Amino acid sequence: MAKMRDSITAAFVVLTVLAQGALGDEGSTPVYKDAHAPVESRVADLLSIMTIGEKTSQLVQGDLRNWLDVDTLAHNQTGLEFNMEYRGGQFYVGVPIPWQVLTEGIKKGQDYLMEETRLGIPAFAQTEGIHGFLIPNATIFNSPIAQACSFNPGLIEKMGKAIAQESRALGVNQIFGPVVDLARELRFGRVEETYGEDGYLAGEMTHAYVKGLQSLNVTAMVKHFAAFATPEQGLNTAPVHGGERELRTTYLPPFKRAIIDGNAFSIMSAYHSYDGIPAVADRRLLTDILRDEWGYKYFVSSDAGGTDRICNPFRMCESNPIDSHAVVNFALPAGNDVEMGGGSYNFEKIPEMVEAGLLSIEIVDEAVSRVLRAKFEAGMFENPYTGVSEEKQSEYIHTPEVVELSRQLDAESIVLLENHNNLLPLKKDANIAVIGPMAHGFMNYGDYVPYLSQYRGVTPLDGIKVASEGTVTYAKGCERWSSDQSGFDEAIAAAESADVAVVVVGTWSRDQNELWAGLNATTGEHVDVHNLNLVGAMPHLVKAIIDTGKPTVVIFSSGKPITEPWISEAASALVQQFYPSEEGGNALADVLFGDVNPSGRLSVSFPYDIGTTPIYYDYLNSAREFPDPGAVYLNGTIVFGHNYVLASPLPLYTFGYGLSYSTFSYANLALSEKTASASDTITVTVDVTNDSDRDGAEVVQLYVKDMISSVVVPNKQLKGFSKVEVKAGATETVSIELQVETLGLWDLSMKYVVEPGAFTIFVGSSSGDLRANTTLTVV
Ligand SMILES: *[C@@H]1O[C@H](CO)[C@@H](O)[C@H](O)[C@H]1NC(C)=O
Ligand SMILES: *[C@@H]1O[C@H](CO)[C@@H](O)[C@H](O)[C@H]1NC(C)=O
Ligand SMILES: *[C@@H]1O[C@H](CO)[C@@H](O)[C@H](O)[C@H]1NC(C)=O
Ligand SMILES: *[C@@H]1O[C@H](CO)[C@@H](O)[C@H](O)[C@H]1NC(C)=O
Ligand SMILES: *[C@@H]1O[C@H](CO)[C@@H](O)[C@H](O)[C@H]1NC(C)=O
Ligand SMILES: *[C@@H]1O[C@H](CO)[C@@H](O)[C@H](O)[C@H]1NC(C)=O
Ligand SMILES: CC(=O)N[C@H]1CO[C@H](CO)[C@@H](O)[C@@H]1O
Repeated sequence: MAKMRDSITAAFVVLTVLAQGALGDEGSTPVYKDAHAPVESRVADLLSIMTIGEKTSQLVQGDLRNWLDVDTLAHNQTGLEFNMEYRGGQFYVGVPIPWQVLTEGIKKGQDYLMEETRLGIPAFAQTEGIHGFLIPNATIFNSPIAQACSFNPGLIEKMGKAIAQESRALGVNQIFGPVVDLARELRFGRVEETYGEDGYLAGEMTHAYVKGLQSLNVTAMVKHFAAFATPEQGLNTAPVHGGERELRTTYLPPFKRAIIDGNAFSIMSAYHSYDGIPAVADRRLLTDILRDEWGYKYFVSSDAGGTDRICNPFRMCESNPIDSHAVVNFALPAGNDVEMGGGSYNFEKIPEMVEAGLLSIEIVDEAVSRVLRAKFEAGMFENPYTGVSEEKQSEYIHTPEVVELSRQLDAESIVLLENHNNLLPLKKDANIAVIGPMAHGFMNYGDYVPYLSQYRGVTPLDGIKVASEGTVTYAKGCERWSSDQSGFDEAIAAAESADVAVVVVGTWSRDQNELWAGLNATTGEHVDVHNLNLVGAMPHLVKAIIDTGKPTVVIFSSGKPITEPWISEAASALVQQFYPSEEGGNALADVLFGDVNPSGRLSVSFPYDIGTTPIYYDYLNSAREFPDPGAVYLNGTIVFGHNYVLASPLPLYTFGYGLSYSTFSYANLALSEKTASASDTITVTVDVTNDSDRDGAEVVQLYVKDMISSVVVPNKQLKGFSKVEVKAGATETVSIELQVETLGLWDLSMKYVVEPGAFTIFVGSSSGDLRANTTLTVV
């Protein structure tokens, strides 16, 4: 007891000294304001002088709209003061207003914090940006599901940097992205926001995004931690089922890559529950794994309204009125440090809870120190407001270089699925009938674009017109949301008088305002589907055009796989363009006319039918053991199988698949070492030859199969890839590094081990087209 009192007294003395040091004498700089002091000293110094109110304010999200009326553009000083007193750690700025209005609002906020508050702690100015900074007229990149098909992390890093350049110019210093969720439940509306079904690919891509973004001191908020995108029934925010082994084997590796290797400054927890525990209150995930195992030092924020869900719908506390104390005690000690808006602002009760002995100050201090650490590391105290003057904004936002980058990334993301009789590439002087509701009239963007973006960008018709030297006609054929076929005659006539028809159909989404306003869409946040077929008149339109006998190129413009497998056979060519960039039509034309040789590979497998899902390639050993497919053919013939009776459990197109206008052959697969230990890195080399008369790029994919394991593991897993340009007729030797420690599994006692024995190393052109293999023996 006496000892304890001594240490309390000692702590008090230290605090007092620190406090004096921090506040300083007139003219001296407190430690926390010294850019050269170690970050940990700055954190401790600042924390030591903060009141409980100031601490709490760091843990609650504010909103620009508290001091800026976005309709009248009036400034509200009372609102500004209120926001910064209670919700001053970060404020949301994702509103569709002119650049100058946004940046002035942000500047007022940061200036007030730096100049008018006692401590001068800058805030995170936050918005969305998973495929472009969410402000009108900023550059729109293609959706992540598309970007992943590029298999080009270098371009993703450039995109991240470009998003940072645009955000910074208006004073935004935090972006809610990248999305590290996996597309393993295709009914889910947010499939388009993911980097596909595979953890290795998603990890490489999101790691590159974080690196690019944070290279300009715009901080990433990696989301949605973790295993969010596999909800029951595919319904948004529904429970996710799985155990810890599945979590660690499948879902966590890409997060670790983005968060730890990428040094991401923040994380967003997710809305769902996993194995019965809400992600926002999952101590095992947010503390034991994230902090204790991975050593993560920065903060976790809830998603909008995510904390309230603990009471309703999870029903772990009273919701009417909401039991805010319970919410805080579930979320904060578990490791969810910051509460986003959109709910009841439960975290504002922290001071009264500490006062009443319901919450320990150590837990609050830990959370605050994580927020402050991120702010110091990101240089925010030295540079709280990064906006540029109005005249200079266009030198940073939507520059020709960045727009060109969006086109390049988009073109590299397009996947050629079928090319019967080498119909593609098209001749420049061909007469083309462009048909379909996704071909023109609006941009078929994915979700997370600014309000009314659909009216800005290059449509497929625009792009084809610019590139073509022939006659280009257009007929919509039908509306995307309708079964009405009255436009078919015009479309058929257009096809009949052309050399070739290009029919663009697919799914559609909306900007966030229109989505939440409830306008029709078939993908996007809270827009989940029960099957993956084309809607309404669209499949009939495709059939009608193919039936004209004209060569028909079908373009799927979509946010997820489409299941109309007959089109693969019936169309002359089939191209997958997942939701495009603002340069989408140009990128598509680049590929159709062969200015760009397609090098996109599927980031997600295509099933024949929704009833055969999940369809990801890295299924556990013992899955799909006895495929015995049946079928119902278009001509009415029925063929009975057993697995399944009238469909196939195998994918129509598997992960990693995609054609090129070139063909590539593989030879001379070799390992730098045939025997290695867990701490070794080996080099896998293979010669890739372009056997065609066109320059092209091949995505060489490295898969590994653990031949004997102590628990059931994936049948194979992607562990490396390399996109390599090969000149016509040339051979390139491709080298891929393989860290043997990545070949481990989570054993019976949930320990990560690399088990000795044989691993087959495959290289190939897709997960289903493995061209060569060899054995690595781990000792
Ligand atoms: C200004 O903000 C205060 C505090 O949030 C609010 O009560 C008041 O209604 C706002 N005034 C206007 C004109 O919006
Ligand atoms: C976007 O750009 C268009 C065309 O330059 C302009 O008319 C519009 O006002 C801009 N929108 C915003 C919100 O700045
Ligand atoms: C980012 O912040 C660090 C730390 O303050 C600083 O050294 C660096 O120059 C900043 N980088 C940019 C691009 O502003
Ligand atoms: C779908 O939404 C559009 C507005 O974008 C509207 O014009 C159309 O009537 C809607 N169709 C249906 C069937 O709801
Ligand atoms: C129907 O189509 C299938 C698949 O193309 C074919 O095998 C079968 O012979 C056709 N049956 C008839 C009666 O044409
Ligand atoms: C490796 O390739 C050989 C030759 O193509 C093949 O017979 C063998 O089954 C492959 N190994 C595995 C594990 O698939
Ligand atoms: C144009 C050209 O160089 N084509 C070559 C592509 O590669 C194959 C196989 O190496 C050669 O036979 C072709 O001559």
